[in-house]
Amino acid sequence: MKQYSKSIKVKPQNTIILGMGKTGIASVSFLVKQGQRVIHIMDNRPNPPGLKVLKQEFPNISYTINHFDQGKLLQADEIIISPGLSRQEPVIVAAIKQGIPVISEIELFSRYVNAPVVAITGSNGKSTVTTLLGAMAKQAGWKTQVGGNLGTPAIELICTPAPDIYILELSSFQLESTYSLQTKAAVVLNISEDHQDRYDNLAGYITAKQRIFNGAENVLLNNDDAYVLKMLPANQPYLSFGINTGNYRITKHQGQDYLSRVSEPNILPLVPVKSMRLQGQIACKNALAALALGEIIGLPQIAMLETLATFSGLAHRCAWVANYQGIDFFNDSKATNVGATIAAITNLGKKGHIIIILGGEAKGADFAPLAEVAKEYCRASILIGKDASIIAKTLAGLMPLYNVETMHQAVEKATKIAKSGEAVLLSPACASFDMFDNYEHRGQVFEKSVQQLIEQNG
Ligand code: UMA
Ligand code: ADP
Repeated sequence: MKQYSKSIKVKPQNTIILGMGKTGIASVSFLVKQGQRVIHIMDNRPNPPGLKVLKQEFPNISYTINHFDQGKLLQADEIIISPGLSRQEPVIVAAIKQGIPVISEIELFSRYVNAPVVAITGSNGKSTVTTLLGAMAKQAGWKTQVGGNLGTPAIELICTPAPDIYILELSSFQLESTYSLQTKAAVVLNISEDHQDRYDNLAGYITAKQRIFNGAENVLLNNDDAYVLKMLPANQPYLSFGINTGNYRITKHQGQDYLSRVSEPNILPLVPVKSMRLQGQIACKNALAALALGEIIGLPQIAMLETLATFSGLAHRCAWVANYQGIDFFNDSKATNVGATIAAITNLGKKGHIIIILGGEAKGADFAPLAEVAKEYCRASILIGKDASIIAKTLAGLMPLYNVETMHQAVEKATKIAKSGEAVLLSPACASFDMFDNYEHRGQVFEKSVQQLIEQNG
Protein backbone atom coordinates (compact mmCIF):
# COMPACT_ATOMS: atom_id res chain seq x y z
CA MET A 1 0.00 0.00 0.00
CA LYS A 2 1.38 3.37 -1.01
CA GLN A 3 2.16 5.65 1.91
CA TYR A 4 0.73 9.11 1.52
CA SER A 5 2.88 11.48 3.47
CA LYS A 6 4.57 14.81 3.12
CA SER A 7 7.32 14.23 0.62
CA ILE A 8 9.15 17.52 0.56
CA LYS A 9 12.81 16.95 0.11
CA VAL A 10 14.00 20.52 0.51
CA LYS A 11 11.83 23.38 1.69
CA PRO A 12 12.48 26.36 -0.55
CA GLN A 13 13.53 29.39 1.50
CA ASN A 14 12.17 32.06 -0.76
CA THR A 15 9.06 31.36 -2.78
CA ILE A 16 7.65 33.87 -5.23
CA ILE A 17 4.12 33.43 -6.54
CA LEU A 18 3.08 34.61 -9.98
CA GLY A 19 -0.57 35.49 -10.43
CA MET A 20 -3.07 36.95 -7.97
CA GLY A 21 -6.05 34.90 -9.06
CA LYS A 22 -7.56 31.94 -7.22
CA THR A 23 -4.40 29.85 -7.60
CA GLY A 24 -1.99 32.53 -6.40
CA ILE A 25 -4.03 33.44 -3.34
CA ALA A 26 -4.69 29.79 -2.40
CA SER A 27 -0.95 29.08 -2.69
CA VAL A 28 -0.03 32.05 -0.47
CA SER A 29 -2.61 31.02 2.08
CA PHE A 30 -1.43 27.41 2.16
CA LEU A 31 2.27 28.24 2.41
CA VAL A 32 1.71 30.82 5.13
CA LYS A 33 -0.21 28.20 7.15
CA GLN A 34 2.70 25.80 6.63
CA GLY A 35 5.09 28.40 7.98
CA GLN A 36 6.90 28.58 4.66
CA ARG A 37 8.37 31.87 3.52
CA VAL A 38 6.59 33.62 0.64
CA ILE A 39 8.71 36.60 -0.22
CA HIS A 40 6.58 38.16 -2.91
CA ILE A 41 3.53 37.82 -5.17
CA MET A 42 3.24 39.45 -8.59
CA ASP A 43 0.57 39.99 -11.20
CA ASN A 44 0.91 42.07 -14.33
CA ARG A 45 -2.74 43.10 -14.32
CA PRO A 46 -3.49 46.59 -12.90
CA ASN A 47 -6.20 45.32 -10.59
CA PRO A 48 -5.90 41.55 -10.14
CA PRO A 49 -8.88 39.81 -8.54
CA GLY A 50 -6.98 38.60 -5.45
CA LEU A 51 -5.46 41.95 -4.49
CA LYS A 52 -8.12 42.89 -1.94
CA VAL A 53 -7.90 39.56 -0.12
CA LEU A 54 -4.13 39.69 -0.19
CA LYS A 55 -4.05 43.13 1.44
CA GLN A 56 -6.66 42.16 4.03
CA GLU A 57 -5.46 38.70 4.99
CA PHE A 58 -1.74 38.79 4.25
CA PRO A 59 -0.69 42.41 4.87
CA ASN A 60 2.91 41.37 5.47
CA ILE A 61 3.45 39.85 2.06
CA SER A 62 4.95 42.28 -0.44
CA TYR A 63 3.50 42.43 -3.91
CA THR A 64 3.88 43.91 -7.37
CA ILE A 65 0.98 44.65 -9.71
CA ASN A 66 0.72 46.03 -13.23
CA HIS A 67 4.02 44.48 -14.32
CA PHE A 68 6.44 41.68 -13.48
CA ASP A 69 9.57 42.75 -11.60
CA GLN A 70 12.25 40.58 -13.18
CA GLY A 71 14.99 41.61 -10.75
CA LYS A 72 12.83 40.56 -7.82
CA LEU A 73 11.71 37.35 -9.52
CA LEU A 74 15.27 36.23 -10.03
CA GLN A 75 15.80 36.34 -6.24
CA ALA A 76 13.38 33.43 -5.77
CA ASP A 77 14.57 29.94 -5.13
CA GLU A 78 11.24 28.60 -6.33
CA ILE A 79 8.43 30.16 -8.37
CA ILE A 80 4.82 29.02 -8.29
CA ILE A 81 3.25 29.97 -11.59
CA SER A 82 -0.52 30.41 -12.00
CA PRO A 83 -2.09 28.42 -14.85
CA GLY A 84 -3.22 31.50 -16.76
CA LEU A 85 0.43 32.50 -17.27
CA SER A 86 2.50 30.88 -19.97
CA ARG A 87 5.98 29.54 -19.33
CA GLN A 88 6.92 31.53 -22.45
CA GLU A 89 6.50 34.87 -20.57
CA PRO A 90 9.90 36.54 -20.93
CA VAL A 91 10.41 36.89 -17.16
CA ILE A 92 9.67 33.22 -16.66
CA VAL A 93 11.98 32.24 -19.49
CA ALA A 94 14.68 34.29 -17.72
CA ALA A 95 14.01 32.54 -14.40
CA ILE A 96 14.09 29.09 -15.99
CA LYS A 97 17.35 30.01 -17.74
CA GLN A 98 18.81 30.91 -14.36
CA GLY A 99 17.84 27.46 -13.04
CA ILE A 100 15.01 28.55 -10.75
CA PRO A 101 12.35 25.81 -10.51
CA VAL A 102 8.99 27.01 -11.86
CA ILE A 103 6.20 24.82 -10.53
CA SER A 104 2.41 24.72 -10.61
CA GLU A 105 0.16 24.79 -7.57
CA ILE A 106 -0.59 21.13 -8.46
CA GLU A 107 3.08 20.33 -7.92
CA LEU A 108 2.83 22.00 -4.52
CA PHE A 109 -0.28 19.88 -3.84
CA SER A 110 1.63 16.73 -4.75
CA ARG A 111 4.17 17.45 -1.99
CA TYR A 112 1.52 17.57 0.70
CA VAL A 113 -1.09 15.11 -0.56
CA ASN A 114 -2.14 12.58 2.05
CA ALA A 115 -4.63 10.31 0.21
CA PRO A 116 -5.05 8.70 -3.23
CA VAL A 117 -5.68 11.02 -6.16
CA VAL A 118 -7.71 10.63 -9.33
CA ALA A 119 -6.59 13.04 -12.04
CA ILE A 120 -8.86 13.89 -14.95
CA THR A 121 -7.93 15.86 -18.05
CA GLY A 122 -9.05 16.07 -21.67
CA SER A 123 -10.33 18.74 -23.99
CA ASN A 124 -13.97 18.25 -23.04
CA GLY A 125 -15.97 16.58 -20.30
CA LYS A 126 -13.40 17.13 -17.52
CA SER A 127 -15.70 19.07 -15.19
CA THR A 128 -18.60 16.72 -15.77
CA VAL A 129 -16.62 13.52 -15.16
CA THR A 130 -14.85 15.03 -12.14
CA THR A 131 -18.15 16.06 -10.59
CA LEU A 132 -19.86 12.78 -11.48
CA LEU A 133 -17.07 10.66 -9.99
CA GLY A 134 -17.10 12.92 -6.92
CA ALA A 135 -20.85 12.35 -6.55
CA MET A 136 -20.34 8.58 -6.88
CA ALA A 137 -17.67 8.57 -4.18
CA LYS A 138 -19.84 10.66 -1.86
CA GLN A 139 -22.80 8.35 -2.54
CA ALA A 140 -20.55 5.48 -1.43
CA GLY A 141 -19.97 7.32 1.84
CA TRP A 142 -16.35 8.20 1.06
CA LYS A 143 -14.85 11.37 2.42
CA THR A 144 -14.20 13.05 -0.90
CA GLN A 145 -12.40 16.22 -1.96
CA VAL A 146 -13.24 17.45 -5.48
CA GLY A 147 -11.65 20.39 -7.30
CA GLY A 148 -8.70 21.64 -9.33
CA ASN A 149 -9.44 23.35 -12.65
CA LEU A 150 -13.11 22.77 -11.80
CA GLY A 151 -12.94 25.77 -9.47
CA THR A 152 -11.48 25.13 -6.02
CA PRO A 153 -7.68 25.12 -6.24
CA ALA A 154 -6.31 21.67 -5.40
CA ILE A 155 -4.06 23.06 -2.68
CA GLU A 156 -7.14 24.37 -0.86
CA LEU A 157 -8.52 20.81 -0.69
CA ILE A 158 -5.66 19.40 1.37
CA CYS A 159 -7.10 18.49 4.75
CA THR A 160 -6.35 16.60 7.93
CA PRO A 161 -7.50 14.02 8.78
CA ALA A 162 -6.94 12.77 5.27
CA PRO A 163 -9.97 12.19 3.04
CA ASP A 164 -10.55 8.85 1.32
CA ILE A 165 -9.90 10.35 -2.12
CA TYR A 166 -8.95 13.53 -3.94
CA ILE A 167 -10.60 13.90 -7.36
CA LEU A 168 -8.95 16.56 -9.49
CA GLU A 169 -9.76 18.13 -12.82
CA LEU A 170 -6.46 19.21 -14.34
CA SER A 171 -5.87 21.52 -17.29
CA SER A 172 -2.97 21.45 -19.71
CA PHE A 173 -1.90 24.76 -18.16
CA GLN A 174 -1.58 23.11 -14.75
CA LEU A 175 0.05 19.96 -16.08
CA GLU A 176 2.76 21.94 -17.91
CA SER A 177 4.47 22.74 -14.61
CA THR A 178 3.65 19.57 -12.68
CA TYR A 179 6.44 17.04 -12.24
CA SER A 180 5.85 14.60 -9.41
CA LEU A 181 2.11 14.08 -8.99
CA GLN A 182 1.42 10.43 -8.10
CA THR A 183 -2.09 9.27 -8.91
CA LYS A 184 -4.14 6.17 -8.27
CA ALA A 185 -5.87 6.73 -11.63
CA ALA A 186 -5.41 9.18 -14.48
CA VAL A 187 -7.41 9.77 -17.64
CA VAL A 188 -7.24 11.91 -20.76
CA LEU A 189 -10.89 11.90 -21.78
CA ASN A 190 -10.34 13.12 -25.33
CA ILE A 191 -8.30 15.52 -27.43
CA SER A 192 -9.62 18.20 -29.72
CA GLU A 193 -7.94 21.43 -30.66
CA ASP A 194 -7.98 24.08 -27.92
CA HIS A 195 -5.81 26.86 -26.50
CA GLN A 196 -3.92 27.32 -29.76
CA ASP A 197 -3.24 30.90 -28.64
CA ARG A 198 -1.03 29.40 -25.90
CA TYR A 199 0.65 26.48 -27.69
CA ASP A 200 2.74 26.50 -30.86
CA ASN A 201 0.61 23.69 -32.30
CA LEU A 202 -1.68 20.81 -31.37
CA ALA A 203 1.35 18.65 -30.53
CA GLY A 204 2.38 21.12 -27.80
CA TYR A 205 -1.08 20.95 -26.24
CA ILE A 206 -1.10 17.13 -26.40
CA THR A 207 2.35 16.93 -24.81
CA ALA A 208 1.12 19.00 -21.87
CA LYS A 209 -1.98 16.80 -21.41
CA GLN A 210 0.04 13.59 -21.67
CA ARG A 211 2.02 14.57 -18.58
CA ILE A 212 -0.97 13.39 -16.52
CA PHE A 213 0.16 9.79 -17.10
CA ASN A 214 3.56 10.37 -15.46
CA GLY A 215 3.29 8.84 -12.02
CA ALA A 216 -0.08 7.18 -12.69
CA GLU A 217 -0.59 3.80 -11.05
CA ASN A 218 -3.52 3.07 -13.39
CA VAL A 219 -4.34 4.63 -16.72
CA LEU A 220 -7.75 4.99 -18.37
CA LEU A 221 -7.84 5.47 -22.15
CA ASN A 222 -10.58 6.57 -24.51
CA ASN A 223 -10.75 3.84 -27.14
CA ASP A 224 -12.53 6.18 -29.56
CA ASP A 225 -9.80 8.82 -29.55
CA ALA A 226 -6.77 8.22 -31.75
CA TYR A 227 -4.72 10.94 -30.03
CA VAL A 228 -5.38 9.49 -26.59
CA LEU A 229 -4.55 5.94 -27.67
CA LYS A 230 -1.12 7.12 -28.75
CA MET A 231 -0.38 8.44 -25.27
CA LEU A 232 -0.16 5.07 -23.50
CA PRO A 233 3.14 4.82 -21.69
CA ALA A 234 5.18 1.68 -22.48
CA ASN A 235 4.29 -1.42 -20.40
CA GLN A 236 1.52 0.45 -18.61
CA PRO A 237 -1.56 -1.62 -17.71
CA TYR A 238 -4.75 0.21 -18.54
CA LEU A 239 -8.53 0.13 -18.73
CA SER A 240 -10.39 1.64 -21.65
CA PHE A 241 -13.80 3.06 -22.44
CA GLY A 242 -15.57 3.81 -25.70
CA ILE A 243 -19.02 3.80 -27.20
CA ASN A 244 -18.69 0.41 -28.91
CA THR A 245 -15.31 -0.88 -27.76
CA GLY A 246 -13.25 -0.97 -24.57
CA ASN A 247 -13.70 -2.33 -21.06
CA TYR A 248 -16.60 0.05 -20.47
CA ARG A 249 -18.90 0.36 -23.49
CA ILE A 250 -22.50 0.19 -24.62
CA THR A 251 -23.84 -3.26 -25.46
CA LYS A 252 -27.27 -4.57 -26.40
CA HIS A 253 -28.99 -6.67 -23.77
CA GLN A 254 -32.58 -7.91 -24.09
CA GLY A 255 -33.11 -5.38 -26.90
CA GLN A 256 -31.91 -2.42 -24.85
CA ASP A 257 -28.70 -0.40 -24.73
CA TYR A 258 -26.73 -0.99 -21.52
CA LEU A 259 -23.63 0.56 -20.02
CA SER A 260 -21.53 -2.56 -19.65
CA ARG A 261 -18.29 -3.88 -18.19
CA VAL A 262 -16.50 -5.97 -20.79
CA SER A 263 -13.57 -8.24 -20.17
CA GLU A 264 -13.44 -10.30 -23.37
CA PRO A 265 -15.22 -12.64 -23.79
CA ASN A 266 -17.34 -11.71 -20.76
CA ILE A 267 -19.93 -8.94 -20.96
CA LEU A 268 -21.60 -7.72 -17.81
CA PRO A 269 -24.52 -5.37 -18.53
CA LEU A 270 -24.63 -2.88 -15.64
CA VAL A 271 -27.48 -0.48 -16.24
CA PRO A 272 -29.83 0.44 -19.11
CA VAL A 273 -28.81 3.69 -20.76
CA LYS A 274 -32.46 4.75 -20.51
CA SER A 275 -32.35 4.67 -16.74
CA MET A 276 -29.74 7.41 -16.57
CA ARG A 277 -31.06 10.83 -15.73
CA LEU A 278 -28.86 12.38 -18.48
CA GLN A 279 -29.38 11.12 -22.01
CA GLY A 280 -27.37 11.27 -25.23
CA GLN A 281 -23.95 10.20 -26.39
CA ILE A 282 -22.03 12.78 -24.33
CA ALA A 283 -23.73 11.55 -21.16
CA CYS A 284 -22.90 7.93 -22.05
CA LYS A 285 -19.22 8.68 -22.69
CA ASN A 286 -18.87 10.56 -19.42
CA ALA A 287 -20.72 7.84 -17.49
CA LEU A 288 -18.50 5.10 -18.96
CA ALA A 289 -15.37 7.04 -18.01
CA ALA A 290 -16.61 7.62 -14.47
CA LEU A 291 -17.56 3.95 -14.03
CA ALA A 292 -14.08 2.87 -15.15
CA LEU A 293 -12.36 5.32 -12.80
CA GLY A 294 -14.67 4.18 -10.01
CA GLU A 295 -13.66 0.57 -10.58
CA ILE A 296 -9.98 1.50 -10.42
CA ILE A 297 -10.34 3.25 -7.07
CA GLY A 298 -12.63 0.55 -5.70
CA LEU A 299 -16.00 2.31 -5.49
CA PRO A 300 -18.94 -0.01 -4.90
CA GLN A 301 -20.87 -0.46 -8.14
CA ILE A 302 -24.23 0.09 -6.49
CA ALA A 303 -23.27 3.62 -5.40
CA MET A 304 -22.08 4.43 -8.92
CA LEU A 305 -25.26 3.19 -10.57
CA GLU A 306 -27.47 5.02 -8.07
CA THR A 307 -25.59 8.21 -8.89
CA LEU A 308 -26.13 7.80 -12.64
CA ALA A 309 -29.88 7.57 -12.04
CA THR A 310 -29.94 11.01 -10.39
CA PHE A 311 -26.97 12.98 -11.77
CA SER A 312 -28.44 15.85 -13.78
CA GLY A 313 -25.22 17.32 -15.15
CA LEU A 314 -23.71 20.74 -14.66
CA ALA A 315 -25.17 24.09 -15.56
CA HIS A 316 -24.13 25.56 -18.93
CA ARG A 317 -23.35 22.13 -20.43
CA CYS A 318 -26.03 21.22 -22.99
CA ALA A 319 -28.57 22.27 -20.35
CA TRP A 320 -32.21 22.48 -21.42
CA VAL A 321 -33.58 25.95 -20.65
CA ALA A 322 -37.13 26.18 -21.97
CA ASN A 323 -39.62 25.17 -24.61
CA TYR A 324 -41.36 28.07 -26.29
CA GLN A 325 -43.85 27.51 -29.12
CA GLY A 326 -42.39 24.05 -29.68
CA ILE A 327 -38.79 25.33 -29.84
CA ASP A 328 -36.31 23.91 -27.31
CA PHE A 329 -33.59 26.24 -26.02
CA PHE A 330 -30.28 24.76 -24.79
CA ASN A 331 -27.47 26.51 -22.93
CA ASP A 332 -24.09 24.99 -23.77
CA SER A 333 -22.07 28.10 -22.93
CA LYS A 334 -19.24 25.92 -21.55
CA ALA A 335 -18.48 24.82 -25.12
CA THR A 336 -15.41 27.01 -25.48
CA ASN A 337 -13.76 25.01 -28.26
CA VAL A 338 -14.73 23.45 -31.57
CA GLY A 339 -14.71 19.86 -30.26
CA ALA A 340 -17.23 20.65 -27.52
CA THR A 341 -19.59 22.36 -29.97
CA ILE A 342 -19.39 19.47 -32.42
CA ALA A 343 -20.23 17.08 -29.56
CA ALA A 344 -23.18 19.24 -28.48
CA ILE A 345 -24.59 19.52 -32.00
CA THR A 346 -24.39 15.78 -32.67
CA ASN A 347 -25.67 15.05 -29.16
CA LEU A 348 -28.90 16.95 -29.92
CA GLY A 349 -29.19 14.84 -33.05
CA LYS A 350 -31.66 17.15 -34.82
CA LYS A 351 -30.24 17.04 -38.34
CA GLY A 352 -31.01 20.27 -40.19
CA HIS A 353 -33.09 21.61 -37.31
CA ILE A 354 -30.67 23.49 -35.08
CA ILE A 355 -30.30 27.25 -34.94
CA ILE A 356 -26.89 27.71 -33.39
CA ILE A 357 -25.41 30.74 -31.62
CA LEU A 358 -21.63 30.83 -32.16
CA GLY A 359 -18.77 33.23 -31.50
CA GLY A 360 -16.57 35.00 -28.99
CA GLU A 361 -12.79 34.67 -28.68
CA ALA A 362 -11.62 31.98 -31.10
CA LYS A 363 -8.24 31.34 -29.38
CA GLY A 364 -6.62 30.62 -32.76
CA ALA A 365 -8.98 27.74 -33.52
CA ASP A 366 -9.56 26.13 -36.91
CA PHE A 367 -13.33 26.05 -37.53
CA ALA A 368 -13.21 23.74 -40.57
CA PRO A 369 -14.21 20.59 -38.58
CA LEU A 370 -17.18 22.50 -37.16
CA ALA A 371 -18.31 23.50 -40.66
CA GLU A 372 -18.50 19.82 -41.66
CA VAL A 373 -20.90 19.00 -38.84
CA ALA A 374 -22.81 22.28 -38.83
CA LYS A 375 -23.79 22.01 -42.47
CA GLU A 376 -25.50 18.70 -41.70
CA TYR A 377 -27.18 19.67 -38.42
CA CYS A 378 -27.66 23.45 -38.39
CA ARG A 379 -30.22 25.37 -40.44
CA ALA A 380 -28.82 28.79 -39.55
CA SER A 381 -26.10 30.38 -37.43
CA ILE A 382 -26.26 33.53 -35.38
CA LEU A 383 -22.79 35.00 -34.87
CA ILE A 384 -21.64 37.14 -31.95
CA GLY A 385 -18.39 38.46 -30.52
CA LYS A 386 -14.88 39.43 -31.48
CA ASP A 387 -14.10 36.58 -33.86
CA ALA A 388 -17.51 36.26 -35.53
CA SER A 389 -15.95 37.13 -38.89
CA ILE A 390 -13.51 34.17 -38.66
CA ILE A 391 -16.43 31.78 -38.16
CA ALA A 392 -18.44 33.54 -40.88
CA LYS A 393 -15.65 32.86 -43.38
CA THR A 394 -15.70 29.13 -42.59
CA LEU A 395 -19.49 28.77 -42.66
CA ALA A 396 -20.11 31.05 -45.66
CA GLY A 397 -22.38 29.45 -48.25
CA LEU A 398 -23.28 26.50 -46.00
CA MET A 399 -26.29 28.10 -44.30
CA PRO A 400 -27.77 31.55 -43.62
CA LEU A 401 -25.56 33.55 -41.23
CA TYR A 402 -26.75 36.47 -39.11
CA ASN A 403 -24.38 38.87 -37.32
CA VAL A 404 -25.69 40.50 -34.16
CA GLU A 405 -24.15 42.65 -31.42
CA THR A 406 -25.58 41.27 -28.17
CA MET A 407 -26.73 37.96 -26.72
CA HIS A 408 -30.25 39.37 -26.40
CA GLN A 409 -30.31 40.14 -30.13
CA ALA A 410 -28.96 36.65 -30.82
CA VAL A 411 -31.80 35.02 -28.90
CA GLU A 412 -34.33 37.35 -30.52
CA LYS A 413 -33.08 36.51 -34.02
CA ALA A 414 -32.89 32.77 -33.30
CA THR A 415 -36.45 32.76 -31.97
CA LYS A 416 -37.70 34.54 -35.11
CA ILE A 417 -36.05 32.00 -37.39
CA ALA A 418 -36.73 28.80 -35.46
CA LYS A 419 -39.78 26.65 -36.16
CA SER A 420 -41.68 24.34 -33.86
CA GLY A 421 -39.73 21.08 -33.35
CA GLU A 422 -36.38 22.81 -33.80
CA ALA A 423 -33.73 23.69 -31.23
CA VAL A 424 -31.91 26.92 -30.44
CA LEU A 425 -28.47 26.00 -29.15
CA LEU A 426 -25.97 28.37 -27.55
CA SER A 427 -22.71 26.45 -28.06
CA PRO A 428 -20.25 29.16 -29.02
CA ALA A 429 -17.03 27.16 -29.73
CA CYS A 430 -15.20 30.19 -28.34
CA ALA A 431 -14.12 31.71 -25.04
CA SER A 432 -16.40 34.37 -23.62
CA PHE A 433 -14.06 37.06 -22.33
CA ASP A 434 -14.61 39.53 -25.19
CA MET A 435 -18.24 40.12 -24.11
CA PHE A 436 -18.73 38.47 -20.72
CA ASP A 437 -16.98 37.91 -17.36
CA ASN A 438 -16.78 34.16 -18.05
CA TYR A 439 -18.77 31.30 -19.60
CA GLU A 440 -21.20 31.23 -16.64
CA HIS A 441 -22.04 34.89 -17.19
CA ARG A 442 -22.55 34.25 -20.93
CA GLY A 443 -24.89 31.32 -20.14
CA GLN A 444 -26.82 33.37 -17.58
CA VAL A 445 -27.33 36.23 -20.06
CA PHE A 446 -28.55 33.69 -22.63
CA GLU A 447 -31.01 32.09 -20.21
CA LYS A 448 -32.27 35.48 -19.04
CA SER A 449 -32.80 36.61 -22.64
CA VAL A 450 -34.78 33.44 -23.38
CA GLN A 451 -36.98 33.98 -20.30
CA GLN A 452 -37.53 37.65 -21.18
CA LEU A 453 -38.59 36.82 -24.73
CA ILE A 454 -40.99 34.19 -23.48
CA GLU A 455 -42.51 36.64 -20.98
CA GLN A 456 -42.78 39.45 -23.55
CA ASN A 457 -44.46 37.26 -26.14
CA GLY A 458 -46.74 35.57 -23.64
N1 UMA B 1 -3.36 36.73 -15.72
C1 UMA B 1 -2.65 37.82 -16.12
N2 UMA B 1 -1.57 38.17 -15.38
C2 UMA B 1 -1.19 37.51 -14.28
C3 UMA B 1 -1.92 36.40 -13.87
C4 UMA B 1 -3.01 36.02 -14.62
O1 UMA B 1 -2.96 38.46 -17.13
O2 UMA B 1 -0.20 37.92 -13.66
C5 UMA B 1 -4.56 36.34 -16.48
C6 UMA B 1 -4.46 35.00 -17.15
O3 UMA B 1 -3.88 35.07 -18.42
C7 UMA B 1 -5.88 34.52 -17.15
C8 UMA B 1 -6.48 35.14 -15.91
O4 UMA B 1 -5.60 36.16 -15.55
O5 UMA B 1 -6.61 35.00 -18.26
C9 UMA B 1 -6.65 34.16 -14.77
O6 UMA B 1 -5.44 33.44 -14.58
P1 UMA B 1 -5.05 32.74 -13.21
O7 UMA B 1 -3.96 31.81 -13.52
O8 UMA B 1 -4.84 33.76 -12.15
O9 UMA B 1 -6.39 31.96 -12.90
P2 UMA B 1 -6.99 31.50 -11.48
O10 UMA B 1 -7.94 32.53 -10.98
O11 UMA B 1 -5.92 31.06 -10.60
O12 UMA B 1 -7.87 30.25 -11.97
C10 UMA B 1 -7.16 29.08 -12.36
C11 UMA B 1 -7.79 28.52 -13.62
N3 UMA B 1 -7.74 29.53 -14.67
C12 UMA B 1 -6.98 29.37 -15.77
O13 UMA B 1 -6.34 28.38 -15.98
C13 UMA B 1 -6.98 30.49 -16.77
C14 UMA B 1 -9.24 28.14 -13.35
O14 UMA B 1 -9.75 27.46 -14.49
C15 UMA B 1 -9.30 27.16 -12.18
O15 UMA B 1 -10.65 26.91 -11.86
C16 UMA B 1 -8.58 27.75 -10.97
O16 UMA B 1 -7.23 28.12 -11.32
C17 UMA B 1 -8.49 26.74 -9.81
O17 UMA B 1 -7.68 25.66 -10.16
C18 UMA B 1 -10.63 28.20 -15.33
C19 UMA B 1 -10.22 28.05 -16.77
O18 UMA B 1 -10.68 28.82 -17.61
C20 UMA B 1 -12.06 27.67 -15.18
N4 UMA B 1 -9.39 27.05 -17.13
C21 UMA B 1 -9.01 26.77 -18.50
C22 UMA B 1 -10.05 25.90 -19.16
O19 UMA B 1 -10.80 25.18 -18.47
O20 UMA B 1 -10.08 25.88 -20.42
C23 UMA B 1 -7.69 26.03 -18.51
P1 ADP C 1 -14.45 20.68 -19.57
O1 ADP C 1 -14.33 20.82 -18.10
O2 ADP C 1 -13.44 19.75 -20.16
O3 ADP C 1 -14.56 21.98 -20.30
P2 ADP C 1 -17.30 20.11 -19.31
O4 ADP C 1 -17.75 18.89 -18.60
O5 ADP C 1 -17.40 21.40 -18.58
O6 ADP C 1 -15.81 19.88 -19.83
O7 ADP C 1 -18.07 20.24 -20.67
C1 ADP C 1 -17.73 21.29 -21.58
C2 ADP C 1 -18.45 21.12 -22.90
O8 ADP C 1 -17.91 20.01 -23.60
C3 ADP C 1 -19.92 20.87 -22.74
O9 ADP C 1 -20.58 22.08 -22.89
C4 ADP C 1 -20.25 19.87 -23.84
O10 ADP C 1 -20.64 20.57 -24.99
C5 ADP C 1 -18.93 19.20 -24.16
N1 ADP C 1 -18.71 17.84 -23.59
C6 ADP C 1 -18.96 17.37 -22.36
N2 ADP C 1 -18.55 16.09 -22.23
C7 ADP C 1 -17.99 15.75 -23.42
C8 ADP C 1 -17.37 14.58 -23.93
N3 ADP C 1 -17.20 13.48 -23.20
N4 ADP C 1 -16.92 14.61 -25.22
C9 ADP C 1 -17.05 15.69 -25.98
N5 ADP C 1 -17.64 16.84 -25.56
C10 ADP C 1 -18.10 16.88 -24.30
